[in-house]
Amino acid sequence: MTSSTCGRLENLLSLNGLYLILDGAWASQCSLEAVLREALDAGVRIVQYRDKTNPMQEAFRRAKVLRAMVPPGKMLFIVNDRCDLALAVEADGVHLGQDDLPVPLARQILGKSFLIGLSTHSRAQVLEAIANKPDYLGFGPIFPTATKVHHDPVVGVDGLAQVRLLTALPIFAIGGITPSVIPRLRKVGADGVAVASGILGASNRQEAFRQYMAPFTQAI
Ligand code: TZP
Ligand code: MG
Repeated sequence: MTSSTCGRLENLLSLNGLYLILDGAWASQCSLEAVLREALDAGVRIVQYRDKTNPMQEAFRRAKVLRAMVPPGKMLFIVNDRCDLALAVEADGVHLGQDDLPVPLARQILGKSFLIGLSTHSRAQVLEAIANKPDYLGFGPIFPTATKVHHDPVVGVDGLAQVRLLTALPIFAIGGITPSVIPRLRKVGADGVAVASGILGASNRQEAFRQYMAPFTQAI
């Protein structure tokens, strides 16, 4: 297990623990503002706004509202996919996928003080990612997930254990993560877990936050 700290930000927020994905697809079923408020109360320190469907103007409007709710130094606010949207809302970082702008180009656009995360789905992608120096990696899907329709093949906990050996970069396990599997994920070296449906779809979100965060307070 590695535990990394983000030296790029004055407030030195650690890149580990629960990473909440506020996925716009859930906005018709729950208020993302309400979820973000609960996340702040629960002590979540990393949140991503993910919007795969809305036109840019609407995504900007929504992301701006959420961004304004995050007190500086308490939580990192990351925007999925889009460097322009991340800049426009003065996010702390951007999370890129394999089909988004390459990390070096994003770094050129965003500058040194922006966090850049990268989704990876295989050993080869992790090796390529390392060379491009993102600030952290997402790795998965660990398990099947309904959040991404055509997702890459599941990598399992063993897949995570293998790529953990390749890099000291913070790694967030993603895809179908439930609280009960977090101790196993930490044991093989996950720094954190990125979660959407397990929290956005929970009938009791306060309890879901508690269950997803508690394993990170326990010894490995
Ligand atoms: N890619 C695979 S899973 C996922 C992304 C972006 C989001 C998280 O999914 P889940 O399973 O709802 O926590
Ligand atoms: Mg993407």
